[in-house]
Amino acid sequence: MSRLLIVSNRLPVNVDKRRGQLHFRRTVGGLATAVASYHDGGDSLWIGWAEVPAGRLDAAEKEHIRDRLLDEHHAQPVFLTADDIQHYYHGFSNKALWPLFHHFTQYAQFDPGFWATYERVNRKFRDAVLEVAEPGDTIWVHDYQLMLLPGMLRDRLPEASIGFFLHIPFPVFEIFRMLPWRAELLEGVLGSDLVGFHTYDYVRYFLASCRRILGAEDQFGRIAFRDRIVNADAFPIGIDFTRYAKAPLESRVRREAERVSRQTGQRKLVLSVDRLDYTKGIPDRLRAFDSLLERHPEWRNKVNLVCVAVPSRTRVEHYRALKRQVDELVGYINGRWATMDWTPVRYLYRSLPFHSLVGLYAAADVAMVTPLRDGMNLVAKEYVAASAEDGLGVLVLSEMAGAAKELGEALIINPNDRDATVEALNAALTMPEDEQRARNEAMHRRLRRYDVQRWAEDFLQSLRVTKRLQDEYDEKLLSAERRQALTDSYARAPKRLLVLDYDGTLMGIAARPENVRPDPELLQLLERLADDKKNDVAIVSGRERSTLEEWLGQLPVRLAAEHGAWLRSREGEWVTSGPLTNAWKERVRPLLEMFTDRTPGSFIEEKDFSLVWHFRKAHPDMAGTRVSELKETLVGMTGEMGLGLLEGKKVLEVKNQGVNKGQAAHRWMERAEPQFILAMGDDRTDEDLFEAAPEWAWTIRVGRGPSRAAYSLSSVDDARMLLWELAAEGDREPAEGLVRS
Ligand code: ADQ
Repeated sequence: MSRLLIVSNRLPVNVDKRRGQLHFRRTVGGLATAVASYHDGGDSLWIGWAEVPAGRLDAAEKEHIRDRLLDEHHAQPVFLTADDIQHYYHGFSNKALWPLFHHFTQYAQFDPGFWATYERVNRKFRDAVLEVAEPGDTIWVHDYQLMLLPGMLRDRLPEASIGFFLHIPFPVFEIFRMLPWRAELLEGVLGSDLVGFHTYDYVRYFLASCRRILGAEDQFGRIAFRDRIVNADAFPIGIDFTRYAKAPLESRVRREAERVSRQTGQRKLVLSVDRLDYTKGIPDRLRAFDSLLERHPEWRNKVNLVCVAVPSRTRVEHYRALKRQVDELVGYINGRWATMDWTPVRYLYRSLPFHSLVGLYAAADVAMVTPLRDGMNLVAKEYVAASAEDGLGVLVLSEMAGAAKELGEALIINPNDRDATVEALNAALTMPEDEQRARNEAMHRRLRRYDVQRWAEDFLQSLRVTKRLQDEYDEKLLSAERRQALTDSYARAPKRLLVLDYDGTLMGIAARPENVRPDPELLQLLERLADDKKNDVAIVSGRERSTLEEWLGQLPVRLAAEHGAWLRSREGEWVTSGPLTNAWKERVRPLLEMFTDRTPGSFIEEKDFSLVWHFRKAHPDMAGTRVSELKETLVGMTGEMGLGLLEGKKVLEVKNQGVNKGQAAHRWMERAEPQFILAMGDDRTDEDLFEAAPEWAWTIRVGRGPSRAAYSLSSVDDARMLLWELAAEGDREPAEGLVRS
């Protein structure tokens, strides 16, 4: 049976060694809960770091840990040395990736020693996975500590189903590009089949980096990379809603909430809960609270802030500095405002057990979740869920947290805007109960529906769909068997038609379109094919006829220029495909000029019967937006003027309606009645060609992606190789019967 292998930096069990004794403690975290139903069902295995440094364990202890984790927790430990932990975890993960991905560039350290260990430790995780992986297993890798792992696994297990989920934000391209090892990290992640993020913004940033750093283009989140399709999508992590919604009814939690309420008395209670991390905006939050007391004197002695901070990464200098800063701020605010019977800020620097934490959620009138940047933020969701019974409580939420995308009914603020934060806090403290209930109910519905279980199911289901999609593409790849059938069929046919697209099919795509003159090898290949009396060779292109004439004119082949607006016979005579007009250009040109002025790097090409807007050299994001705008503007005009829009690779072409490569090819097919037809192309303009071909024709798309073509080949080199094989076959004697595809 196929299993789920979960791989994360930490295991859901903490292993510790104190006074010579091993201790095992189950940890309850979002991720552990998320996959618990798969995991506890026994058909999964969790692979992660055992936490206690390997140097402190002897062989027998390691064996004991292994056995116990496997028997009791379906877990497999990865043992790391103190040096590994120092450089991979505290180093590269938390001093380079964490700050950079949260846009704290000033804290990021790019240390080659950290990087070398990060690579080495990712390999250790790879070996641990390889040790247990079986065919059919699904491997789900988690988070920024293991970004190289999917690629390392793909090299060894080309067929495996691999998913990767990033729990922290993905940064914008301008920041991600700062990392010296940016390409390696992207390549590592792209070793998976499905890459998940919390929000669509992070997906977009990731796609932009793939495009600009690796040149890997995407179509609706499907990235074509190294002969594979990798899907990227948003899966906002949820919480165990019922657990938090029902907890306030438990007696332990109720007692805790009552105790807190008693201590607060008539005052309002504002809650702040996070790991002590500079991304969480704790100092800004404290300053906003201070400003509230200053600007709204009516709240003095009427409100308490409970600030819970869980110690975190205490070995990293920036965290120690933050700790000092928070200590000082709390002291400052209390010193400034406290009275004999009122201490405005209560500060708890520790982790809390579940019942105390939820007791606080239940008792708090307002929760301030105001990170400067946060992948999702589960505290926001947990706080809202804990109000499911009475519907009371107001969430003030930073727009920089992924959770803000789902919790639109919270009071959303920019945490850098102190005034707005203060006013939101004041509004939260004075919000009528009816309004609180109405806002919370809407959020409850959403959180209940998309809970953590749904999140995990959704991700794994999407992974299966991606895998199926890849299989479909794989099935289309021209197998050795089909290739043989194709060449046999070619050899036997007395009359053949070969319709070949030029750019992207016979020649690779270049940044400058003028740089793709045919090379001697291609000319030789085409000549050899065209010299065969049984062959009718046609080259179809969107290029102008003068270019085709100059580059290929000497060959005895048919040519179709401007996507079939101009047709040339083998003898060299050019005709237009029908009565074509040009009057429309005067209306369309000014519009294209306006878009060109607004889009640096783009330019207009004028052909005899079309106008083309090129944007290959424009900024991809800007070009993307402009193309949609331009299409929208043009669609209205084209209908009324009998024009068609053609989208190619980084070009948008306006031309006479009905002119396309398919229509051109159709004529030749009808006239010559060949017994063998081969149509090859690579982009959207070639889809017309595939559609025009009869069902039995051999239609081949060069490159992967959705296509009407029956088959695909992975590259231009492959396409040429096939044509060379055909050229060689041409000399074979015709045999009995015809084989068609
Ligand atoms: P974190 O940065 O750890 O997670 P968060 O999402 O808020 O941040 O999760 C914190 C968890 O710790 C919550 O479940 C909360 O209940 C618990 N917790 C907080 N304070 C506590 C305390 N004092 N005592 C006990 N428990 C406490 C990373 C990303 C997030 C992303 C998650 C999940 O940084 O953006 O939401 O992963 O993907």
